[in-house]
Amino acid sequence: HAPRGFALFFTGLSGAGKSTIAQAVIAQWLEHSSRPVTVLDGDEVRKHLSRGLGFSREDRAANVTRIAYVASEIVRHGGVAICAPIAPYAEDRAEARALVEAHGDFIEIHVSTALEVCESRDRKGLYAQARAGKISHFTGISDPYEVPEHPELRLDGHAAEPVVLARQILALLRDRGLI
Ligand code: GGZ
Repeated sequence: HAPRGFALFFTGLSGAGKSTIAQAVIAQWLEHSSRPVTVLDGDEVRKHLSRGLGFSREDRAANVTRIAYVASEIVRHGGVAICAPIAPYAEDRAEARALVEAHGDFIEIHVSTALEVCESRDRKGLYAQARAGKISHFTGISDPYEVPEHPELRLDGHAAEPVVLARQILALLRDRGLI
């Protein structure tokens, strides 16, 4: 019988570690499974699927909904989708959940790394630009991030190495019988 599809939906601030943890999940998983995984990461998605969208309230909603729609199609066919947008609005995350849960499991993972940590890393220099007013509506600085109230998992990206956090995610998936 076909396996049940599911989506891992990471949400959190820029620089929280969403992509890094997602990549660690895939790396560990591939040691045990050959099941294909589709990654819908912020950067890549905005080059293709969401090309032309900005960071207004409406554009963020459109971006998150497009990601969730693709994920829902993957899940409908028994596949695995890993999504890693900031997805700062609870309303948009709820819609994403509804789209995916029509066909399979939605595992929301809040990467809760503190703003101070994300900002001190500032890998791309975006926080500095946001503070200087060169980027407006920057999440955490001049735009909201609504903290998820009931994610399936909450992980502080600063508390442990990505490989350790990825292990917690895989344990949850095993507990749920998804892998
Ligand atoms: C937030 C922004 C912004 C603004 C550009 N606010 O660290 P990054 O660079 O690679 O991750 C951020 C990415 C966020 O895109 P998402 O598609 O994940 O956002 S959302 O879910 O809200 O639609 C950051 C960069 O784009 N970036 N401007 N104003 N992040």
